Amino acid sequence: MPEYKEYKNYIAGGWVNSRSGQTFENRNPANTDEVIGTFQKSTSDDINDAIAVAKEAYKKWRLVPAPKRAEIIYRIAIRLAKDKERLSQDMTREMGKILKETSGDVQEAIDMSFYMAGEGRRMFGQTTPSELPNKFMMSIRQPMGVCGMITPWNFPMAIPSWKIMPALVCGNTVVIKPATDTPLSVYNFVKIMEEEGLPGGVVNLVTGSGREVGDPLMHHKDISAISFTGSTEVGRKVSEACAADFRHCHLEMGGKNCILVMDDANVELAVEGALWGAFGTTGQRCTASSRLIVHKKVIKEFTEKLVARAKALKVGNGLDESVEMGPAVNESQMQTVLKYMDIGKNKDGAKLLCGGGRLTGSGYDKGYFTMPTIFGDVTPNMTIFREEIFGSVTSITECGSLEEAIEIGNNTPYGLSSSIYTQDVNKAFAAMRDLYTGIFYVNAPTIGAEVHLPFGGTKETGNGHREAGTAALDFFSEWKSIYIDFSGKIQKAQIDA
Ligand code: UN1
Repeated sequence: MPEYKEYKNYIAGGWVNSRSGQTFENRNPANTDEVIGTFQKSTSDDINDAIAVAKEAYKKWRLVPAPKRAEIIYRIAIRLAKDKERLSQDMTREMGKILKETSGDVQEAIDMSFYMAGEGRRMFGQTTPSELPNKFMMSIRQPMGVCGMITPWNFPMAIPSWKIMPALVCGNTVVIKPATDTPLSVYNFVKIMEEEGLPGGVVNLVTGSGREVGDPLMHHKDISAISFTGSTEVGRKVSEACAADFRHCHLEMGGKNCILVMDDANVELAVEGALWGAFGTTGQRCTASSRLIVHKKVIKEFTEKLVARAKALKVGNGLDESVEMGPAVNESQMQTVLKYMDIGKNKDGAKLLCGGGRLTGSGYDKGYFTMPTIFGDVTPNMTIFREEIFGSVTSITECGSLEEAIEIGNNTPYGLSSSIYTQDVNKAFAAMRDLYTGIFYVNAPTIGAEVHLPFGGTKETGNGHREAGTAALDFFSEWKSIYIDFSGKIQKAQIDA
Protein backbone atom coordinates (compact mmCIF):
# COMPACT_ATOMS: atom_id res chain seq x y z
CA MET A 1 0.00 0.00 0.00
CA PRO A 2 1.41 3.45 -0.90
CA GLU A 3 2.49 5.80 1.83
CA TYR A 4 0.01 8.46 2.69
CA LYS A 5 0.50 11.81 4.18
CA GLU A 6 -1.02 13.82 7.00
CA TYR A 7 -2.29 17.16 5.69
CA LYS A 8 -2.54 20.24 7.89
CA ASN A 9 -4.70 23.31 8.17
CA TYR A 10 -3.38 26.52 6.61
CA ILE A 11 -3.65 29.46 9.00
CA ALA A 12 -1.65 32.72 8.97
CA GLY A 13 0.51 31.44 6.13
CA GLY A 14 1.62 28.32 8.03
CA TRP A 15 0.62 24.65 7.97
CA VAL A 16 -0.65 23.70 11.41
CA ASN A 17 -2.29 20.84 13.27
CA SER A 18 -5.80 21.19 14.62
CA ARG A 19 -5.89 22.10 18.26
CA SER A 20 -8.05 18.98 18.71
CA GLY A 21 -4.99 16.83 17.96
CA GLN A 22 -7.26 14.62 15.87
CA THR A 23 -7.37 13.70 12.20
CA PHE A 24 -9.76 11.94 9.81
CA GLU A 25 -9.11 9.70 6.84
CA ASN A 26 -9.93 10.44 3.23
CA ARG A 27 -10.45 7.28 1.14
CA ASN A 28 -10.88 6.61 -2.56
CA PRO A 29 -14.57 5.85 -3.28
CA ALA A 30 -13.57 3.59 -6.18
CA ASN A 31 -11.33 1.55 -3.89
CA THR A 32 -11.90 2.05 -0.21
CA ASP A 33 -8.67 0.22 0.63
CA GLU A 34 -6.80 3.24 -0.67
CA VAL A 35 -6.25 6.00 1.88
CA ILE A 36 -5.66 9.34 0.14
CA GLY A 37 -4.39 11.00 3.28
CA THR A 38 -5.38 12.10 6.74
CA PHE A 39 -6.69 15.59 7.39
CA GLN A 40 -7.19 17.76 10.45
CA LYS A 41 -10.38 17.08 12.39
CA SER A 42 -10.75 20.71 13.38
CA THR A 43 -13.11 22.40 15.81
CA SER A 44 -14.37 25.88 16.60
CA ASP A 45 -10.98 26.68 18.22
CA ASP A 46 -9.29 26.35 14.83
CA ILE A 47 -12.04 28.32 13.12
CA ASN A 48 -11.69 31.12 15.67
CA ASP A 49 -7.92 31.22 15.06
CA ALA A 50 -8.40 31.35 11.29
CA ILE A 51 -11.01 34.10 11.45
CA ALA A 52 -8.88 36.25 13.78
CA VAL A 53 -5.96 35.91 11.37
CA ALA A 54 -8.09 36.69 8.31
CA LYS A 55 -9.49 39.74 10.07
CA GLU A 56 -5.99 41.04 10.73
CA ALA A 57 -4.79 40.24 7.19
CA TYR A 58 -7.76 42.13 5.77
CA LYS A 59 -6.36 45.43 7.05
CA LYS A 60 -3.47 45.19 4.57
CA TRP A 61 -4.99 43.15 1.75
CA ARG A 62 -7.86 45.55 1.17
CA LEU A 63 -5.30 48.30 0.49
CA VAL A 64 -3.30 46.32 -2.08
CA PRO A 65 -4.35 47.80 -5.45
CA ALA A 66 -6.79 45.48 -7.22
CA PRO A 67 -4.53 45.07 -10.30
CA LYS A 68 -1.76 43.90 -7.96
CA ARG A 69 -4.08 41.47 -6.19
CA ALA A 70 -5.01 40.27 -9.65
CA GLU A 71 -1.39 39.64 -10.64
CA ILE A 72 -1.14 37.05 -7.87
CA ILE A 73 -4.39 35.48 -9.03
CA TYR A 74 -2.99 35.39 -12.57
CA ARG A 75 0.11 33.56 -11.38
CA ILE A 76 -2.08 31.06 -9.54
CA ALA A 77 -4.01 30.44 -12.79
CA ILE A 78 -0.79 29.75 -14.72
CA ARG A 79 0.39 27.36 -12.04
CA LEU A 80 -2.95 25.50 -11.93
CA ALA A 81 -2.63 25.02 -15.69
CA LYS A 82 0.91 23.72 -15.31
CA ASP A 83 -0.11 21.24 -12.60
CA LYS A 84 -3.44 20.26 -14.16
CA GLU A 85 -2.60 16.58 -14.68
CA ARG A 86 -1.47 16.02 -11.08
CA LEU A 87 -4.41 17.97 -9.65
CA SER A 88 -6.90 15.98 -11.75
CA GLN A 89 -5.37 12.65 -10.70
CA ASP A 90 -5.65 13.62 -7.04
CA MET A 91 -9.24 14.73 -7.52
CA THR A 92 -10.28 11.50 -9.23
CA ARG A 93 -8.67 9.52 -6.43
CA GLU A 94 -10.44 11.42 -3.70
CA MET A 95 -13.94 11.73 -5.17
CA GLY A 96 -14.26 9.29 -8.05
CA LYS A 97 -15.29 11.23 -11.14
CA ILE A 98 -13.43 10.27 -14.30
CA LEU A 99 -10.16 11.94 -15.27
CA LYS A 100 -11.62 13.84 -18.20
CA GLU A 101 -14.12 15.42 -15.83
CA THR A 102 -11.65 16.16 -13.05
CA SER A 103 -9.41 17.88 -15.57
CA GLY A 104 -12.50 19.86 -16.62
CA ASP A 105 -13.00 20.76 -12.97
CA VAL A 106 -9.40 22.02 -12.66
CA GLN A 107 -9.86 23.83 -15.99
CA GLU A 108 -12.89 25.61 -14.56
CA ALA A 109 -10.72 26.83 -11.66
CA ILE A 110 -8.10 27.99 -14.19
CA ASP A 111 -10.77 29.81 -16.21
CA MET A 112 -12.20 31.47 -13.12
CA SER A 113 -8.76 32.55 -11.94
CA PHE A 114 -7.88 34.12 -15.31
CA TYR A 115 -11.29 35.75 -15.47
CA MET A 116 -11.03 37.29 -12.00
CA ALA A 117 -7.42 38.32 -12.67
CA GLY A 118 -8.84 40.34 -15.57
CA GLU A 119 -11.40 41.90 -13.24
CA GLY A 120 -8.52 43.41 -11.26
CA ARG A 121 -8.25 46.01 -14.03
CA ARG A 122 -12.00 46.40 -14.48
CA MET A 123 -14.34 46.12 -11.51
CA PHE A 124 -16.19 48.94 -13.15
CA GLY A 125 -18.34 51.31 -11.17
CA GLN A 126 -20.51 54.06 -12.58
CA THR A 127 -20.07 57.76 -13.08
CA THR A 128 -23.16 59.75 -13.82
CA PRO A 129 -23.90 63.48 -14.06
CA SER A 130 -25.16 65.24 -10.97
CA GLU A 131 -28.39 67.24 -11.04
CA LEU A 132 -26.44 70.09 -9.42
CA PRO A 133 -23.66 72.22 -10.95
CA ASN A 134 -20.03 71.69 -9.90
CA LYS A 135 -20.76 68.34 -8.36
CA PHE A 136 -19.37 64.93 -9.35
CA MET A 137 -20.76 61.49 -8.54
CA MET A 138 -19.61 57.93 -8.93
CA SER A 139 -19.94 54.48 -7.43
CA ILE A 140 -17.13 52.11 -6.48
CA ARG A 141 -16.97 48.57 -5.16
CA GLN A 142 -15.60 48.20 -1.64
CA PRO A 143 -14.56 44.94 0.03
CA MET A 144 -16.44 43.66 3.07
CA GLY A 145 -13.94 41.88 5.32
CA VAL A 146 -13.61 38.17 6.05
CA CYS A 147 -15.60 35.84 3.80
CA GLY A 148 -16.45 32.32 4.98
CA MET A 149 -16.81 29.56 2.40
CA ILE A 150 -18.34 26.14 2.72
CA THR A 151 -17.75 24.13 -0.42
CA PRO A 152 -19.05 20.80 -1.77
CA TRP A 153 -17.32 17.63 -2.96
CA ASN A 154 -18.75 17.37 -6.48
CA PHE A 155 -16.67 20.23 -7.95
CA PRO A 156 -13.85 20.24 -5.39
CA MET A 157 -11.66 22.85 -7.08
CA ALA A 158 -14.00 24.66 -9.49
CA ILE A 159 -16.51 25.73 -6.84
CA PRO A 160 -13.87 26.91 -4.33
CA SER A 161 -12.40 28.98 -7.20
CA TRP A 162 -15.82 30.52 -7.92
CA LYS A 163 -15.83 31.81 -4.35
CA ILE A 164 -12.18 32.48 -3.50
CA MET A 165 -11.11 34.34 -6.66
CA PRO A 166 -13.83 37.01 -6.76
CA ALA A 167 -13.53 37.46 -2.98
CA LEU A 168 -9.78 38.06 -3.29
CA VAL A 169 -9.87 40.37 -6.27
CA CYS A 170 -12.44 42.50 -4.44
CA GLY A 171 -10.05 42.79 -1.48
CA ASN A 172 -11.60 40.40 1.04
CA THR A 173 -9.82 37.71 3.01
CA VAL A 174 -11.03 34.12 3.23
CA VAL A 175 -11.63 31.21 5.57
CA ILE A 176 -12.64 28.07 3.68
CA LYS A 177 -14.01 24.77 4.95
CA PRO A 178 -14.00 22.15 2.19
CA ALA A 179 -16.28 19.10 2.12
CA THR A 180 -14.92 16.24 4.24
CA ASP A 181 -14.87 14.03 1.13
CA THR A 182 -12.59 16.35 -0.85
CA PRO A 183 -10.10 18.20 1.36
CA LEU A 184 -7.13 17.25 -0.84
CA SER A 185 -8.27 19.28 -3.86
CA VAL A 186 -8.67 22.40 -1.73
CA TYR A 187 -5.36 21.68 0.00
CA ASN A 188 -3.71 21.48 -3.46
CA PHE A 189 -5.37 24.73 -4.50
CA VAL A 190 -4.33 26.61 -1.34
CA LYS A 191 -0.79 25.18 -1.50
CA ILE A 192 -0.46 26.69 -4.99
CA MET A 193 -1.74 30.03 -3.67
CA GLU A 194 0.95 29.94 -0.99
CA GLU A 195 3.70 29.02 -3.46
CA GLU A 196 2.65 31.71 -5.93
CA GLY A 197 3.00 34.46 -3.34
CA LEU A 198 -0.42 35.06 -1.81
CA PRO A 199 0.38 36.79 1.50
CA GLY A 200 -0.14 34.68 4.65
CA GLY A 201 -3.52 35.10 6.35
CA VAL A 202 -5.36 36.15 3.18
CA VAL A 203 -6.71 32.63 2.55
CA ASN A 204 -7.04 30.19 5.44
CA LEU A 205 -8.02 26.54 5.15
CA VAL A 206 -9.66 24.61 7.99
CA THR A 207 -10.76 21.01 7.39
CA GLY A 208 -13.35 19.07 9.38
CA SER A 209 -17.02 18.33 9.64
CA GLY A 210 -19.97 20.60 9.00
CA ARG A 211 -21.02 20.40 12.61
CA GLU A 212 -17.63 21.11 14.17
CA VAL A 213 -16.22 23.55 11.60
CA GLY A 214 -18.97 24.75 9.26
CA ASP A 215 -21.31 25.63 12.07
CA PRO A 216 -18.96 27.91 14.05
CA LEU A 217 -17.82 29.45 10.76
CA MET A 218 -21.32 30.44 9.69
CA HIS A 219 -22.20 31.76 13.16
CA HIS A 220 -19.06 33.84 13.74
CA LYS A 221 -19.72 37.56 14.11
CA ASP A 222 -16.47 38.53 12.37
CA ILE A 223 -17.52 36.80 9.17
CA SER A 224 -19.00 39.47 6.88
CA ALA A 225 -20.31 37.07 4.26
CA ILE A 226 -20.78 33.34 3.84
CA SER A 227 -20.86 31.63 0.48
CA PHE A 228 -22.31 28.14 0.66
CA THR A 229 -22.87 25.40 -1.90
CA GLY A 230 -24.62 22.25 -0.72
CA SER A 231 -27.98 20.90 0.35
CA THR A 232 -31.12 22.96 0.80
CA GLU A 233 -31.35 21.67 4.36
CA VAL A 234 -27.93 23.06 5.34
CA GLY A 235 -28.47 26.20 3.23
CA ARG A 236 -31.47 27.02 5.37
CA LYS A 237 -29.29 26.80 8.49
CA VAL A 238 -26.69 29.10 6.93
CA SER A 239 -29.41 31.57 6.07
CA GLU A 240 -30.77 31.50 9.63
CA ALA A 241 -27.29 31.84 11.12
CA CYS A 242 -26.64 34.98 9.08
CA ALA A 243 -30.11 36.50 9.40
CA ALA A 244 -29.87 37.46 13.07
CA ASP A 245 -27.23 40.10 12.48
CA PHE A 246 -27.76 40.69 8.75
CA ARG A 247 -24.49 39.18 7.62
CA HIS A 248 -24.60 38.42 3.91
CA CYS A 249 -25.04 34.92 2.64
CA HIS A 250 -24.98 33.40 -0.79
CA LEU A 251 -26.64 30.02 -1.13
CA GLU A 252 -26.39 27.57 -4.03
CA MET A 253 -28.46 24.51 -3.25
CA GLY A 254 -30.46 21.75 -4.89
CA GLY A 255 -31.64 21.25 -8.43
CA LYS A 256 -34.13 19.09 -10.32
CA ASN A 257 -33.28 20.12 -13.82
CA CYS A 258 -35.22 19.23 -16.93
CA ILE A 259 -34.53 18.66 -20.59
CA LEU A 260 -37.55 19.14 -22.87
CA VAL A 261 -37.35 17.04 -26.03
CA MET A 262 -39.80 18.31 -28.65
CA ASP A 263 -41.29 16.33 -31.55
CA ASP A 264 -39.08 18.22 -34.03
CA ALA A 265 -35.87 17.61 -32.05
CA ASN A 266 -32.78 15.96 -33.45
CA VAL A 267 -33.35 12.82 -31.38
CA GLU A 268 -29.80 11.49 -31.70
CA LEU A 269 -28.46 14.77 -30.36
CA ALA A 270 -31.03 14.82 -27.55
CA VAL A 271 -30.05 11.28 -26.52
CA GLU A 272 -26.39 12.26 -26.49
CA GLY A 273 -27.22 15.32 -24.37
CA ALA A 274 -29.45 13.44 -21.94
CA LEU A 275 -26.81 10.74 -21.42
CA TRP A 276 -24.13 13.30 -20.63
CA GLY A 277 -26.46 15.51 -18.58
CA ALA A 278 -27.81 12.61 -16.50
CA PHE A 279 -24.73 10.45 -15.93
CA GLY A 280 -21.83 12.91 -16.17
CA THR A 281 -20.19 13.15 -12.71
CA THR A 282 -22.30 10.05 -11.88
CA GLY A 283 -25.31 12.39 -11.79
CA GLN A 284 -23.74 14.20 -8.83
CA ARG A 285 -24.16 17.72 -10.19
CA CYS A 286 -26.65 20.34 -9.02
CA THR A 287 -27.15 20.84 -12.74
CA ALA A 288 -27.75 17.13 -13.55
CA SER A 289 -30.47 16.36 -16.11
CA SER A 290 -32.68 14.40 -13.76
CA ARG A 291 -36.01 14.95 -15.56
CA LEU A 292 -36.39 14.24 -19.27
CA ILE A 293 -39.71 15.55 -20.56
CA VAL A 294 -40.27 14.04 -23.96
CA HIS A 295 -42.92 14.62 -26.63
CA LYS A 296 -45.13 11.56 -27.19
CA LYS A 297 -44.29 11.50 -30.91
CA VAL A 298 -40.60 10.82 -30.24
CA ILE A 299 -40.69 9.22 -26.80
CA LYS A 300 -40.40 5.64 -28.05
CA GLU A 301 -37.37 6.32 -30.25
CA PHE A 302 -35.73 8.56 -27.63
CA THR A 303 -36.25 6.03 -24.83
CA GLU A 304 -34.96 3.03 -26.76
CA LYS A 305 -31.84 4.86 -27.87
CA LEU A 306 -31.11 6.38 -24.45
CA VAL A 307 -31.59 3.08 -22.61
CA ALA A 308 -29.27 1.31 -25.05
CA ARG A 309 -26.62 3.97 -24.51
CA ALA A 310 -26.99 3.94 -20.71
CA LYS A 311 -26.69 0.16 -20.56
CA ALA A 312 -23.46 0.35 -22.53
CA LEU A 313 -21.81 2.93 -20.27
CA LYS A 314 -18.61 1.60 -18.76
CA VAL A 315 -18.65 2.16 -14.99
CA GLY A 316 -15.49 1.85 -12.89
CA ASN A 317 -12.43 3.52 -11.44
CA GLY A 318 -12.16 6.98 -13.00
CA LEU A 319 -8.38 6.67 -13.36
CA ASP A 320 -8.95 4.05 -16.08
CA GLU A 321 -9.28 6.14 -19.22
CA SER A 322 -11.82 3.80 -20.82
CA VAL A 323 -14.25 4.28 -17.91
CA GLU A 324 -17.20 6.60 -18.58
CA MET A 325 -18.80 6.84 -15.13
CA GLY A 326 -17.21 6.66 -11.68
CA PRO A 327 -18.61 5.67 -8.27
CA ALA A 328 -20.84 7.58 -5.86
CA VAL A 329 -18.71 9.74 -3.61
CA ASN A 330 -19.27 7.77 -0.39
CA GLU A 331 -21.29 5.06 1.30
CA SER A 332 -24.09 7.32 2.49
CA GLN A 333 -24.51 8.96 -0.92
CA MET A 334 -24.70 5.51 -2.49
CA GLN A 335 -27.32 4.46 0.07
CA THR A 336 -29.39 7.53 -0.75
CA VAL A 337 -29.26 6.73 -4.45
CA LEU A 338 -30.18 3.08 -3.82
CA LYS A 339 -33.07 4.27 -1.66
CA TYR A 340 -34.43 6.38 -4.53
CA MET A 341 -34.03 3.46 -6.94
CA ASP A 342 -36.12 1.44 -4.53
CA ILE A 343 -38.74 4.20 -4.19
CA GLY A 344 -38.97 4.46 -7.99
CA LYS A 345 -39.53 0.73 -8.35
CA ASN A 346 -41.66 -0.06 -5.32
CA LYS A 347 -43.39 3.07 -4.06
CA ASP A 348 -43.76 5.38 -7.05
CA GLY A 349 -44.49 2.49 -9.39
CA ALA A 350 -42.42 3.98 -12.20
CA LYS A 351 -41.19 1.67 -14.94
CA LEU A 352 -37.56 0.63 -14.47
CA LEU A 353 -35.99 0.73 -17.92
CA CYS A 354 -32.40 -0.06 -16.97
CA GLY A 355 -30.09 -0.25 -13.95
CA GLY A 356 -31.82 0.01 -10.60
CA GLY A 357 -29.17 -1.15 -8.14
CA ARG A 358 -25.61 -1.42 -6.97
CA LEU A 359 -22.87 -2.86 -9.17
CA THR A 360 -21.16 -5.82 -7.57
CA GLY A 361 -18.51 -8.33 -8.51
CA SER A 362 -15.02 -8.01 -9.85
CA GLY A 363 -13.76 -4.43 -9.97
CA TYR A 364 -16.75 -3.18 -8.00
CA ASP A 365 -16.52 -4.79 -4.59
CA LYS A 366 -14.20 -2.15 -3.09
CA GLY A 367 -16.16 0.89 -4.28
CA TYR A 368 -19.54 2.61 -4.21
CA PHE A 369 -20.69 1.83 -7.73
CA THR A 370 -24.30 2.27 -8.81
CA MET A 371 -25.87 1.41 -12.15
CA PRO A 372 -26.88 4.06 -14.66
CA THR A 373 -30.62 3.97 -14.06
CA ILE A 374 -33.56 5.23 -16.12
CA PHE A 375 -37.19 5.21 -15.06
CA GLY A 376 -40.03 5.58 -17.59
CA ASP A 377 -43.71 6.49 -17.12
CA VAL A 378 -42.72 9.00 -14.47
CA THR A 379 -45.39 11.50 -13.41
CA PRO A 380 -45.01 14.78 -11.49
CA ASN A 381 -46.54 13.38 -8.29
CA MET A 382 -43.80 10.75 -7.92
CA THR A 383 -41.01 11.16 -5.37
CA ILE A 384 -38.30 10.45 -7.96
CA PHE A 385 -39.69 13.33 -10.05
CA ARG A 386 -39.82 15.75 -7.13
CA GLU A 387 -36.73 15.16 -5.02
CA GLU A 388 -33.10 15.73 -5.89
CA ILE A 389 -31.33 12.34 -6.03
CA PHE A 390 -27.73 13.41 -6.78
CA GLY A 391 -26.77 10.12 -8.37
CA SER A 392 -26.96 7.94 -11.45
CA VAL A 393 -30.75 8.11 -11.86
CA THR A 394 -32.86 9.95 -14.39
CA SER A 395 -36.53 9.84 -15.33
CA ILE A 396 -38.64 10.15 -18.46
CA THR A 397 -42.00 11.92 -18.43
CA GLU A 398 -44.28 12.15 -21.47
CA CYS A 399 -45.73 15.41 -22.75
CA GLY A 400 -48.03 16.29 -25.66
CA SER A 401 -47.10 19.90 -26.43
CA LEU A 402 -44.59 22.65 -25.69
CA GLU A 403 -47.00 24.30 -23.26
CA GLU A 404 -47.49 21.06 -21.33
CA ALA A 405 -43.72 20.41 -21.32
CA ILE A 406 -43.04 23.86 -19.84
CA GLU A 407 -45.70 23.35 -17.19
CA ILE A 408 -44.21 20.00 -16.21
CA GLY A 409 -40.71 21.49 -16.32
CA ASN A 410 -41.65 24.28 -13.91
CA ASN A 411 -43.43 21.85 -11.59
CA THR A 412 -40.59 21.57 -9.09
CA PRO A 413 -39.48 23.46 -5.98
CA TYR A 414 -36.06 24.05 -7.59
CA GLY A 415 -34.94 26.36 -10.40
CA LEU A 416 -31.30 25.86 -11.38
CA SER A 417 -31.07 24.76 -15.00
CA SER A 418 -33.34 23.72 -17.88
CA SER A 419 -33.00 22.98 -21.55
CA ILE A 420 -34.89 22.31 -24.76
CA TYR A 421 -34.09 20.22 -27.79
CA THR A 422 -35.94 21.59 -30.81
CA GLN A 423 -35.21 22.78 -34.36
CA ASP A 424 -37.91 25.42 -34.10
CA VAL A 425 -36.63 28.85 -33.07
CA ASN A 426 -40.09 29.91 -31.89
CA LYS A 427 -40.29 27.01 -29.44
CA ALA A 428 -36.75 27.67 -28.26
CA PHE A 429 -37.52 31.31 -27.47
CA ALA A 430 -40.84 30.53 -25.79
CA ALA A 431 -39.14 27.96 -23.53
CA MET A 432 -36.28 30.38 -22.85
CA ARG A 433 -38.81 32.93 -21.63
CA ASP A 434 -41.11 30.62 -19.69
CA LEU A 435 -38.92 28.09 -17.90
CA TYR A 436 -38.24 29.79 -14.57
CA THR A 437 -34.62 28.76 -13.96
CA GLY A 438 -31.33 30.61 -13.51
CA ILE A 439 -29.67 28.81 -16.44
CA PHE A 440 -31.17 27.72 -19.76
CA TYR A 441 -29.79 25.83 -22.76
CA VAL A 442 -30.96 25.24 -26.33
CA ASN A 443 -29.90 21.95 -27.94
CA ALA A 444 -27.54 21.16 -25.07
CA PRO A 445 -28.09 19.41 -21.74
CA THR A 446 -28.56 21.18 -18.39
CA ILE A 447 -24.89 20.92 -17.42
CA GLY A 448 -21.84 22.75 -18.70
CA ALA A 449 -22.01 26.37 -17.52
CA GLU A 450 -19.01 28.58 -18.32
CA VAL A 451 -17.38 30.84 -15.77
CA HIS A 452 -18.10 34.25 -17.24
CA LEU A 453 -21.89 34.19 -16.99
CA PRO A 454 -23.79 34.19 -13.69
CA PHE A 455 -24.35 30.74 -12.13
CA GLY A 456 -27.25 30.04 -9.80
CA GLY A 457 -30.92 29.31 -9.63
CA THR A 458 -34.39 30.47 -8.74
CA LYS A 459 -36.85 29.24 -6.09
CA GLU A 460 -35.36 26.80 -3.54
CA THR A 461 -32.10 26.55 -5.47
CA GLY A 462 -30.80 29.86 -4.22
CA ASN A 463 -31.44 33.12 -2.41
CA GLY A 464 -31.11 35.48 -5.34
CA HIS A 465 -27.34 35.84 -5.48
CA ARG A 466 -25.21 34.44 -8.27
CA GLU A 467 -21.70 33.10 -8.54
CA ALA A 468 -19.39 33.52 -11.53
CA GLY A 469 -19.39 36.34 -14.07
CA THR A 470 -19.50 39.91 -12.80
CA ALA A 471 -22.44 38.79 -10.63
CA ALA A 472 -19.86 37.24 -8.28
CA LEU A 473 -18.38 40.71 -7.71
CA ASP A 474 -21.82 41.88 -6.64
CA PHE A 475 -21.83 39.35 -3.84
CA PHE A 476 -18.24 39.84 -2.73
CA SER A 477 -18.28 43.65 -2.65
CA GLU A 478 -20.57 46.42 -1.49
CA TRP A 479 -21.37 49.46 -3.55
CA LYS A 480 -20.31 52.83 -2.23
CA SER A 481 -21.87 55.88 -3.89
CA ILE A 482 -19.68 58.96 -3.70
CA TYR A 483 -20.65 62.62 -4.19
CA ILE A 484 -18.01 65.34 -4.55
CA ASP A 485 -19.18 68.91 -4.36
CA PHE A 486 -16.63 71.40 -5.77
CA SER A 487 -18.99 74.42 -5.88
CA GLY A 488 -17.69 75.84 -2.62
CA LYS A 489 -21.21 76.36 -1.30
CA ILE A 490 -24.00 74.30 0.20
CA GLN A 491 -26.09 72.67 -2.52
CA LYS A 492 -29.25 70.76 -1.70
CA ALA A 493 -30.22 67.82 -3.87
CA GLN A 494 -33.92 67.63 -4.79
CA ILE A 495 -34.43 71.12 -3.30
CA ASP A 496 -32.23 73.58 -5.21
CA ALA A 497 -33.80 74.24 -8.58
C1 UN1 B 1 -22.60 21.86 -9.76
O1 UN1 B 1 -23.29 21.01 -10.27
O2 UN1 B 1 -22.60 22.00 -8.53
O3 UN1 B 1 -22.51 23.75 -15.23
C2 UN1 B 1 -21.73 22.77 -10.53
C3 UN1 B 1 -21.97 22.74 -14.81
C4 UN1 B 1 -20.60 22.84 -14.18
C5 UN1 B 1 -20.73 23.26 -12.75
C6 UN1 B 1 -21.68 22.41 -11.97
N1 UN1 B 1 -19.82 23.82 -14.91
O4 UN1 B 1 -22.49 21.63 -14.87
